[in-house]
Amino acid sequence: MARKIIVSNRLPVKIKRTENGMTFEPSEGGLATGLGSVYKEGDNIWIGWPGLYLEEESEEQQVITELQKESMQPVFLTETEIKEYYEGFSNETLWPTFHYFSQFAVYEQDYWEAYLRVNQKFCERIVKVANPDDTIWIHDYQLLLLPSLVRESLPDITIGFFQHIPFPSYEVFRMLPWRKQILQGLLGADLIGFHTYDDVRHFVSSVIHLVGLPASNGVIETGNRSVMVDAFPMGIDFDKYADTAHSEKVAEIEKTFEEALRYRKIVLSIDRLDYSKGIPQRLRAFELFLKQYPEFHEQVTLIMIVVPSRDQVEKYKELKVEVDELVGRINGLYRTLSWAPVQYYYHSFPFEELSAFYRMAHVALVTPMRDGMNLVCKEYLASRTDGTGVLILSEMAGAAKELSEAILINPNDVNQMVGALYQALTAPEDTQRVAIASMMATVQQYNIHHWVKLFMDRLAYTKEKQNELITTLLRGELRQKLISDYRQAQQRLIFLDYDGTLMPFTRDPNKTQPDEELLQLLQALAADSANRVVIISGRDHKTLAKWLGHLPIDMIAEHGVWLRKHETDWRMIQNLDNTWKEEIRPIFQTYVSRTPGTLLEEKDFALVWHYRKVDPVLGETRAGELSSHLNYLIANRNLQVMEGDKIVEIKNIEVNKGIAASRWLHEYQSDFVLAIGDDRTDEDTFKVMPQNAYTIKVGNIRSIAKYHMHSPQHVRELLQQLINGRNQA
Ligand code: GDG
Repeated sequence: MARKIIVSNRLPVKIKRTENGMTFEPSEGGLATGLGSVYKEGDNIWIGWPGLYLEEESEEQQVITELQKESMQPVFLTETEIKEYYEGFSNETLWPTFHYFSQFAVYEQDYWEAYLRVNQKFCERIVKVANPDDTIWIHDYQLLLLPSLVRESLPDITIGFFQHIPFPSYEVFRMLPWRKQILQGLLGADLIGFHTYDDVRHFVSSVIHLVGLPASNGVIETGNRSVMVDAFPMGIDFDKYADTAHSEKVAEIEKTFEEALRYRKIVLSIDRLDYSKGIPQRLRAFELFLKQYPEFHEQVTLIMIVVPSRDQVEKYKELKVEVDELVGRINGLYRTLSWAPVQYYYHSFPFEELSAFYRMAHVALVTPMRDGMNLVCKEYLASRTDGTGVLILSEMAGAAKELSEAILINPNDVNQMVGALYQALTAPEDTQRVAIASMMATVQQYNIHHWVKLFMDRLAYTKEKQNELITTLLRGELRQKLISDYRQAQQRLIFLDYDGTLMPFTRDPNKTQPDEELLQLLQALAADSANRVVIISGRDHKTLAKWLGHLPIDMIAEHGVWLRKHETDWRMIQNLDNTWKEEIRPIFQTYVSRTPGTLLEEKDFALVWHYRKVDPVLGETRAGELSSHLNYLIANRNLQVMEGDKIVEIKNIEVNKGIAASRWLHEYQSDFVLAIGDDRTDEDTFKVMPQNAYTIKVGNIRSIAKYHMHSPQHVRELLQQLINGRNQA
């Protein structure tokens, strides 16, 4: 039975050592609740660090046994590993970079190496338990390399990845010394999820620029697989928050709190101590608010709950000092015998007390400088039992994309925050109700269960899609069969595309002359009198003649305009008109002059714009513009526009590789036909091939060809093998 395996840095469990041995308690975070419906079912499991260091060997078995009862499997980490991989690379390198605090990021090679080792350790654990038909869902920035590591061992397994923190703009991400390895690590997944569409854009743009892979509509083509990237805004366990807030017990806690606070208006903020949360900015805004609106003195209290976090790290220590000072200053300035403007707690509260705070707060003040999503604002909305309340929300939180009825603020704009506080504290009740009802409905509908289902369904769909139009890798027995059919054949016809098939791409298309190895290979292949070798290329015939004309091979140039059998000279497939070039050429020239690094290639019956050397995004944009411009001009004319691999080409419609290749198929009876090509134009060749032909796509698995190979190097190896007549796979 196919299982689901959840993987995250921490297991959803709290283990404590007591005098009577270890105790195990489930942790009740939102993710644990949401995924509970997944990992507790059937044989599904959750893999992660159990949160404690082993002190004796005997502990290991005990932890494993206890966790197994709860469908969990531990990855044990040492103190040094946690220090370097978790506190170090994850929290001092990735966290600041991904939250746009690159100036705080530490670039430490040892941290990176530990990060890699721990990701490998997680991978080993997964590989021990996973079957090829299982689905793996990996979570968050501590495990960015894991998707590719797992993919290496289990090539066909389904892998989903979700990142809970933002993905920064390419301009920020590129600063990381290990940026490319990180992207390649992630691309091992089939589906990559972020909270918002901005994160998706940033990630895709980083992949295009740094890895150089093509992407469109949220699909990245890696060559072997298509990786889907999409936004899945995470929700909360709405019912749990709503039910708790409605409970008798919480109503009583609220009453006690309200009495203690003398029924003042409450502004509430809750977050972990972190520079990404905008805590000092919030305090400064509150201070200015008290200064500008003295009528609110004694009337309003800011309850600020800050959960201690990472307090061994220097930056966090500094932040703690700053917050302490600001709170001290505000209270020192404004407090009275019976009123403290800021009630600051540097500890966490039990769940029901938290719920009581949400219930009693007139205003929730959520002001992160950056936040992947921010669940606190959603929890506040779910807890509004009487339907009133106001949410002030930073537009830098992922949640702002969904909660547009909140008062949205820029946390760097102190005056705007002061205005928002005033607006919130004076908002009429019916205005409050309308906004809260609408946002509450959103939070209720897009809850955590909805999120889990959405991700899982999308992952299954991605895998299904991947399996469509998929060619098989030519290896093992299939390859042996090809070789033995080749050997037994009396007459063979071999169609070989040139660029991307026999030669790897270069940045300058004029620099792809054949090397000595290739020339010898073609020479040897053609030397066998049973072989008719046809180079079938988009290149102009003069170039092909110059590079390959001395060989006893046939050639089809310009996608089928010019044909040459090696016994005869070049001739045109039919009489074609090329007067259209005069009109179209200036358009191409405009694009060359507007876009440095691009060039115009002129063939007898085609014009080609090459943009391999320019910024990939700019190139794609201009290519899109150019082709729609051309498509508009060619309506009802015998011309065709094609977007290929970093090219836009216009040519006569009567011409394609398939039409040309058919001539050879009709003229030369053969009992073995092989066609190899890598780009869209080669699909035309594949289409006309007989049923029993071997058709091979290079570098991409999506094709109407029967098989695929990874690179020109692999193609050469196959041809070499055919020549040698050796039957090895
Ligand atoms: C990451 C991303 C993204 C806080 N104080 C107490 C307490 N909490 C709970 C809250 C809430 C959680 O902690 C904080 O969640 P956030 O979403 O605000 O932030 P991160 O932990 O940084 O989470 C974030 C999230 O992942 C999910 O993808 O939204 O952007 O940074 O649930 O209620 N809980 C209790 N007592 C407290 O005093 N019991």
